[in-house]
Amino acid sequence: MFKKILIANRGEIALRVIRTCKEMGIKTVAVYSKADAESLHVRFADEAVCIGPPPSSESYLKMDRIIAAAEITNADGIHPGYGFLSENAKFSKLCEEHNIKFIGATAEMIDKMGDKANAKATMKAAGVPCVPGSDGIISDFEECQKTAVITGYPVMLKASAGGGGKGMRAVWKPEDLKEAWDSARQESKAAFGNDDMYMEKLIEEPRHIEIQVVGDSFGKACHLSERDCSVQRRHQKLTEETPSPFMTDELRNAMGDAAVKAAEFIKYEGAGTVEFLVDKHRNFYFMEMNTRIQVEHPITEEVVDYDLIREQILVAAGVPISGKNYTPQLHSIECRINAEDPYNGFRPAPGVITSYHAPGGHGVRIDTHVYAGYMIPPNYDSMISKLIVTAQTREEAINKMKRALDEYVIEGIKTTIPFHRQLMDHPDYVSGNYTTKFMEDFEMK
Ligand code: MV4
Repeated sequence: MFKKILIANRGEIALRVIRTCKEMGIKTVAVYSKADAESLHVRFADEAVCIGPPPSSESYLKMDRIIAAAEITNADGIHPGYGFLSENAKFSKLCEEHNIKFIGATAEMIDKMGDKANAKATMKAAGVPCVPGSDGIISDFEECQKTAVITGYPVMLKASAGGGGKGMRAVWKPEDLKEAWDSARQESKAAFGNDDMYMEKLIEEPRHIEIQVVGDSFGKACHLSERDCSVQRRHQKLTEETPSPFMTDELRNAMGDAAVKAAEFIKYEGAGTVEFLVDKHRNFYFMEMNTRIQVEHPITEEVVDYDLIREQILVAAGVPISGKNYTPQLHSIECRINAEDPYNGFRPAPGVITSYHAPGGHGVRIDTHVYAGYMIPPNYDSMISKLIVTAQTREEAINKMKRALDEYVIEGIKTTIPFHRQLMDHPDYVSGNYTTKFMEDFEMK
């Protein structure tokens, strides 16, 4: 088992990992930038190493400094959290070369799933349902035109290096294909330095439903059911819930089986997420696989009573998983509280939190690193807290979330609390009748 884990991250996830390490009797090392000297992850870790100035590129993304911090503190594992270096193949490899266990995917796995066209081909080979479309990368515009006709309009052009919607274009008619092809390739080249494109049939008004999986070093995988992440704005998730209001037992079994099959096919080790698009007929299609712990993992933990960070650490230490699949026993919802102004296009609103009061009570969990007097630095993402509520039913969970949001006091900065409060009253949210298009029509009152 690990003796000391370095957490190569900041904010709530760094604190989240430290908490589990403490419970497991594992020592912790925090790394931090100059902007985070007053952060709780620095305070609660056993040791802390400053790795540079505020910009991520000069601190949390500096691989050599993080490795050096692990070496001088004698850490035998590095947990990367999410974002930053969590899906960086080079970093995963670098850890391995320095005999420090990377608590995440191997470089090979990250590369395999990071290239979307390749990931899709792998999943197709594993027997996981995929959206019909091109057979891998499209070599030129002529092939693009032919593929669009065979696939049938509307189609979706996707960047193979993509993710987060970059280099992606929906095309409804042949006369718009050229412009979409050129602009998507340009965008992909600029963002990723690669303009490989593939094509799919457009799934209209899909739901984003993902399956949490865990695989061990013996080739065995299991799933921990789904999370519905359809409420997104510009590819940023705002709230997630489990079970999905759209789920049936039959669909969960089918999606769960597909996700486990996917994980076992690639001998996936650790915690991962298989993302699916689900259409209105409940057909589901592989979208992407994330090889990291995700922001929204706590809702799964709450409904299946399972510490996912603990499981990541155990699997990384070579412990086998039980192998059983899980079904939600409760209903859990997460609201991401961001330092953004929902009345002004969700514009980032960093600053000092002058007063802070967190809600409490049965079934309320808050994962955060902030406190009264804390200054939210402008250098990083705007998420400051995750409010997670869990209850017997969806209706009770929504009522509990409303109560908790009403109790939550954060002063000095603008937050997305008013947005979530209105969302919890929105008829289409309350009925569970929402898709990834939901936020396009949403307006603050
Ligand atoms: C799609 C799609 C419709 N049809 N693929 C968006 C991010 C990228 N990872 C995949 N995405 C989509 N792929 C086909 N064939 C619609 C989306 C999409 C989306 C997916 C999940 C959550 C939110 C979304 C918002 C817009 C588009």
